[in-house]
Amino acid sequence: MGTTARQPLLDESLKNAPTTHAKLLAWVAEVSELTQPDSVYWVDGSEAEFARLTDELVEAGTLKRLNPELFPNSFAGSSDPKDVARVEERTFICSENERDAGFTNNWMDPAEMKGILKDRFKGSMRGRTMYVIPFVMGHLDAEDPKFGVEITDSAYVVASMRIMARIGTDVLRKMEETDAFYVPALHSVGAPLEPGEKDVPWPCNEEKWIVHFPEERSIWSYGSGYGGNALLGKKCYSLRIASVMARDEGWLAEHMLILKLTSPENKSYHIAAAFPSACGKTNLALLDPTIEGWKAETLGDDINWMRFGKDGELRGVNPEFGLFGVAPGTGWGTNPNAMRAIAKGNSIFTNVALTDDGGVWWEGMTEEVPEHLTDWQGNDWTPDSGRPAAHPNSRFCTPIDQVDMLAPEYHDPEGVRIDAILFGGRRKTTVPLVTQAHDWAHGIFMGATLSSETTAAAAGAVGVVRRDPMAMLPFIGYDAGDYLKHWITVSGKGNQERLPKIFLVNWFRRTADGGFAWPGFGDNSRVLKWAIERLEGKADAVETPIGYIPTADSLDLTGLDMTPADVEEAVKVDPKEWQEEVKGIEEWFARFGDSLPAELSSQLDELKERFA
Ligand code: SAT
Ligand code: MN
Repeated sequence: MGTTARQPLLDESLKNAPTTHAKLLAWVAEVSELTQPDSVYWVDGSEAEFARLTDELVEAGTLKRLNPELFPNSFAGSSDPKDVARVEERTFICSENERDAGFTNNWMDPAEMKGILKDRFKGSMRGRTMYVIPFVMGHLDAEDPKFGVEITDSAYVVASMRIMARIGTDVLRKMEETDAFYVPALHSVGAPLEPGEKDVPWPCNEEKWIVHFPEERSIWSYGSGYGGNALLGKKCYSLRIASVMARDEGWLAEHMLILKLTSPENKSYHIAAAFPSACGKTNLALLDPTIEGWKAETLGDDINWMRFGKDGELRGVNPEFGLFGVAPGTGWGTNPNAMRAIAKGNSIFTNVALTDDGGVWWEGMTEEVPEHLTDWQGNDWTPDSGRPAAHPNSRFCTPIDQVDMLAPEYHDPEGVRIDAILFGGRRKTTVPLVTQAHDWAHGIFMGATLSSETTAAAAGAVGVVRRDPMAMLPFIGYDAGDYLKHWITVSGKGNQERLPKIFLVNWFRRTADGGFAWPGFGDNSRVLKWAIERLEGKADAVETPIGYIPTADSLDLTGLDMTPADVEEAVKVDPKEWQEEVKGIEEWFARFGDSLPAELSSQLDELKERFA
């Protein structure tokens, strides 16, 4: 079919477009002309629409409907085996000046990149429907709602976006009323269909481009249908583009969970915690405390937008609407809150295994391993197959309001006061279970030098130690040195007495015999209790060159098969290991060149002096 045959249809769908937002109409027309879809569909976000789209996805073989008695209104699908994670080497920040993308990002001249992308997007939606998804990150009734519109040729993306963000007609109405700016987020799986060509269950392209234009605040994503590559409200908008907005507007867009903890004395605190992908953010966000009298409620598991309020206090909001959690390791024993939310249904699972009775399974879901499964690639699987049944980066995508322990403040556009910030990574050695920063500036240093062993959440080698500043390495939308400087300047404007206390944690440290030094999961509540008691001035600590660590008897070990000596091992600061660590930090800082804030190089000097 040629352009001329299709054009009247497009004109028709634009004429019937449910909006008067002139800029949006013009953009939709421009994109449809470029990508040449068979039809244009405006997403209303309704339940009926979700039902229709998921029916179509089942029909197309992309999703399987799960047994409604086990998982009502839920679906599972498998991606192309080459499209299972974010692709950092294909992710670009195309700022006008290369310097502004910094050394942590891939860069290309924006005009050159637009040329490449226009070529790829040309006709890329042929034979498909082009969906227009109005969405808002954060609350629709926020003071300054952050709008976006994703155009995609993937119904899987539409259905997943409905879980992960507030989308549809209400959003569009508000955008129109205020003639609001929105982030144009264009996505195509890059798999046009010739007339009569049969579609595959997971269309995608070998060639992938995840591209951000920070000055224009726009996103172009091509070739992948998976998670953070394709659900553009998540990492692309709420972290990469939002971090640039935050720099310009004086706030912080961070890769953090938000957790509310209430002590037996009925005092509530809010903790924000930054960990790299697949290091247990969702588990900590949905924590079930193992200590008597403590209550945990969640506000978010991945993204935290923070700003200083008029009172000078730092407040955080989760801009998302759902959970996109790593499935393996999420189980009835380790994360019952996630399991209960999932069991309520309305979820989309990607790359998990299927049970014979029409449910899903993944490593760590249940203690007992099923005798037979269909693995994520559709093959028969038994426990002696010698390979995982679910992909290590398989995901559950579930509405956040299905979480029983959701804090009521989740619904407050103003968010919550942040009392403490945790930075964490996955380190076998060196980094103690918990360390409190000497002060705020030292805490920023801890965040800036955060490190972790890589995981399956991104394509590439797993288990390699890399520096991951504030767990934002793949998500800082501008120069990393400027980003760290922004942390320093922005917090300078807050009420200095009321700044959150900062802690570095490591649930993954190993003992000499190779086991975990700390049980993790629900028992992490014991570490949070210590942190809160530090805020209250109650818990004891030992000052070390790297910060304050718990004394052996200041961690609550009630009911735990651990001795104070085990705690000492979990929190020990080994000067030899730290000599190596300091070298690693020096190498890391050298990479920033001129853009490293002076405050951070003096923090490093002070650390070295404390070890001398
Ligand atoms: O695929 S996502 O980028 O959304 C998940 C993650 O890596 O944190
Ligand atoms: Mn994440």
